[in-house]
Formats: sequence, structure tokens, C-alpha cells
Amino acid sequence: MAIERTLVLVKPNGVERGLVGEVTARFERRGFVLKGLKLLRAAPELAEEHYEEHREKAFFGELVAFLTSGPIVAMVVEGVSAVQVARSMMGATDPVSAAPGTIRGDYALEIGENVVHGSDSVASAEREIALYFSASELLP
Ligand SMILES: Nc1nc2c(ncn2[C@@H]2O[C@H](COP(=O)(O)OP(=O)(O)O)[C@@H](O)[C@H]2O)c(=O)[nH]1
Ligand SMILES: [Mg+2]
Repeated sequence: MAIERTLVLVKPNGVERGLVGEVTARFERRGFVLKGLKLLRAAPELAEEHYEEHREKAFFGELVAFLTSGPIVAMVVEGVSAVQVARSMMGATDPVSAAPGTIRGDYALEIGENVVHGSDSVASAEREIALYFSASELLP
């Protein structure tokens, strides 16, 4: 029963399509507590740092261009096994394979526009939360 924090992003297409409330509500209803929440426009440097593990991938340029193409919502959610549970609520990276009932499985079809991001480990979550939030922007 480890209490964890994870970073959730609603990507630009999710904000554009009016899915911020829907995504946020799913995490709240599941029992997670919001510890940070903001609307922002990610600078290219932030997006590149966030996705640095993918720097050598063919889709890296497209990925950074997409994440910076419009406002995003960043949130920190806290609760039991938050990293793993948030990922399972989002579904597979490729929405074509994402189960119905997951966010990607309900709201996306294209891998490059899969509506949400979730940290993939506790270490990634700590790193990513620090990229998007200063300590004073997070509740204790
Ligand atoms: N265009 C494109 N985007 C991809 C591809 N693979 C991954 N992505 C995007 O890059 C993001 C990061 O990839 P990854 O960390 O593997 O997936 P995630 O952790 O499930 O978001 C994904 O959410 C996708 O939006 C791909 O083959 N093509
Ligand atoms: Mg990832």
C-alpha cells in the first residue's frame, strides 16, 4: 500500500477537445488526491527534457512539436500505487490497443495524439513532477 505521486498531463488535443474535466474526474473518482494542477504552454526545452529518453527516436521531433502545439494541463495525483494505477487507467500507448474503459481506449485512436501522459515509474514521476512544478506549487 505504497502512497505515491505521479504526473498526469492532458496533452494539447485533450485540452482542445474539452477533456480536462473528464480526465481529472476519473482520477478524483478513483480516489486519488490532487496535489498540484495547472494550465500551461510547454516550451520546447521543457518538452525535450521531459521526453529525453526518446531523443533518438524517429518520432521525437513530432512528439515535441505536438506537446508544445497548445496549452496542456499538468497535475500531480497522489494515492495508493499512483504510478501503476494511473498508467492502467490511461491504457496502452497505442490507442488502437488500449482497452475500452481506459482514457486512451475511450478517447483516442492515434499514437501521436493519445490525450494523456503518465509517469512510468516512481523515479520518473519524481523527475517529471519537478520539471512541471516548483515545490511551492504542490500541496504537502
Ligand atoms: N508519432 C508517434 N508517436 C509515438 C510513437 N511511440 C510513442 N509515441 C508518442 O510518444 C509518447 C511517449 O512514448 P512512450 O513513453 O513510449 O509512451 P507512454 O509512456 O505510454 O506515453 C507516447 O505517449 C506517444 O504519444 C510512435 O511510434 N509514433
Ligand atoms: Mg512514457
